[in-house]
Amino acid sequence: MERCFVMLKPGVVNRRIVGEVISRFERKGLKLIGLKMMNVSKDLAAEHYVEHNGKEFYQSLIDYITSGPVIAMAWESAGCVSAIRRLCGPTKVEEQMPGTIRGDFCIHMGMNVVHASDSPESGEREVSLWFNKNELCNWSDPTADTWI
Ligand code: 3AN
Repeated sequence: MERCFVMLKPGVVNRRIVGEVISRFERKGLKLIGLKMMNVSKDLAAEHYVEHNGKEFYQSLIDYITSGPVIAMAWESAGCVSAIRRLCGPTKVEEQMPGTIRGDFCIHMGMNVVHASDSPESGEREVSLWFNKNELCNWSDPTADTWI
């Protein structure tokens, strides 16, 4: 089953909008299989954003997600990666529509509230990177596939 890693960045905790953002994913009907609040080490941040290493915004990205606690989540459902990406909204601020998470809660490309895996392959990699197997909860949800 397809999995997507989602991280709510430190500003979400700081602004007390964790519940509000998570509710967007729950309302859609996606299945939550992992959830934890954590401080991110420099090593984990570097491994997570390895594809951006060398870009001009790389260091600010690492500094931001290691500046305070994040909420790490694993979601599972057929088509969950594209569903979650649509709920989040695009990377560029000027393309973020009201009603999306980024469209409603951010005005800054670097501090854009949420990270979400960009493909099922990234979802697998990132869920494995951020969660131990025993932190993922396998629960029965026979209707999940019909909701998306
Ligand atoms: P997304 O998170 O929308 O998939 P990516 O993977 O291209 O976007 O970029 C990862 C993160 O890097 C973005 N969420 C954003 O915080 C930051 N970022 C990307 N491009 C820029 C940029 N040109 N300037 C500043 N930050 C950027």
